[in-house]
Amino acid sequence: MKPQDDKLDAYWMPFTANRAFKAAPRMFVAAKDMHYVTDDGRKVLDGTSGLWCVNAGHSRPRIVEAVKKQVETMDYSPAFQMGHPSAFRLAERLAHMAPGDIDHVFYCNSGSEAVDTALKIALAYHRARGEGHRNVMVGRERGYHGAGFGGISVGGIPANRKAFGSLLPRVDHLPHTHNPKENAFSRGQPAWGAHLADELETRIIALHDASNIAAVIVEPMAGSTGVLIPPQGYLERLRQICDKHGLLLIFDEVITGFGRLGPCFAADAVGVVPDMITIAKGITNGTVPMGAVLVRRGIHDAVVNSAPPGMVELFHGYTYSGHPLATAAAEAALDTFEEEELFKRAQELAPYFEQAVHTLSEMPNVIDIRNMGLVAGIELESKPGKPAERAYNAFLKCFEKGLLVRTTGDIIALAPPLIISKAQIDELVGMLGDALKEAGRD
Ligand code: PXG
Repeated sequence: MKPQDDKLDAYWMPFTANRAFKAAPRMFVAAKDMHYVTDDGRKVLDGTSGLWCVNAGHSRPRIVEAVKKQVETMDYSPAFQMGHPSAFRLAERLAHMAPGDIDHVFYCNSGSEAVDTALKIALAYHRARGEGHRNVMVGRERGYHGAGFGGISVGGIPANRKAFGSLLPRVDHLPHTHNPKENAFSRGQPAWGAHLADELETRIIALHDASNIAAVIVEPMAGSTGVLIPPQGYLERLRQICDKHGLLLIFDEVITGFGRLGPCFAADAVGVVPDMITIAKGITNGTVPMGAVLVRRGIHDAVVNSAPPGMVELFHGYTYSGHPLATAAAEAALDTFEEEELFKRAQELAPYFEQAVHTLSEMPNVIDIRNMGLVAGIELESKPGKPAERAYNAFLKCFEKGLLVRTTGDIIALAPPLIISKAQIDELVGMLGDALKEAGRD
């Protein structure tokens, strides 16, 4: 078949309504700082940092230069039994930034791979200690941990699991923490809900016995499902229960990492040190695909020291683990975050952002608004028998007005780049408010 440049048919788009998109495509052709440019030359304010990844804004000079320079110097270096300096430099730096005694870094290429890697490290760790019977994985309802078979098994978004089931044989799920009667319109961490962590002990450990459970994985702030903010004391309680029973606690910080909630990691924001942290997205500012697992020293040491000297210790990794373009982009992204003090900026802007988004509570059909750091979720009442239609319409109207938002079900998520100005926050909320008014009339 002869390729045709203007045909949209061949590309099967991910997590997309393919037929609707191809009937009315929306194309971006350029991006700079806070804006995208469409193929018809319109500027669109980025209200979602691309897909929660472009934390420092688009096409930032340091990162662009670093990637250009790297591709000219060395395009690729084998990931197994060979190294290159930038991968080690970056790992040292990430180890230094990570909380507590988390001081080892395992590279991969996406959040999904980071999750599967962390689950495998958990199994390898318990096996290395002679507790290979610990193989139950605990996730949470409404959790999103990527699209791999491990991730969808511990994940809890029904549509993502429906067609595929759970291929990890032994999983269980905590309840999610959202209850519109108890914590709607919370500003920051809701006061209600810490007790839901107790289900780990009273239901899940009681059922499986702690001696069979490997790890608990949660997003400290659940993003994809539509922004669920951790109740005060909830993550602390999970940590206590995991400690008491020898379970590893994994924070999936693919979205929350690199300043989204203010501090570098959500772990820092709540003062809880997990055993592993999965990261991706913001690590390279979205410029080059990359993921990683940050691992506590004791876990690394147990696995590595259990193998005979000179032998491979962990039979896991990817062709592109620590790809030179990714490590170059990540080093430059961390430089940019630091030089511009973007995490501090996010923290300082958060109250203004909170105030601005909560003004939308007056808009039609808004049944909840929740926020933390530079993230907000605005939940709309679903149209009877037509779930997700209202938010999707609002998304389309925002796009027409020049604003990119993200929707999931009838929830609109906002997560702008950390370089956003107060005036741009006002502009964002203004456009979204107008879109909600119009969507309310449909
Ligand atoms: N864990 C978490 C917590 C995520 O949010 C992944 C893992 C998977 O990452 P990769 O890089 O494999 O996609 C994610 C991804 C959305 C949205 O609109 C969220 C994600 C991806 C795309 C869209 O909420 N999160």
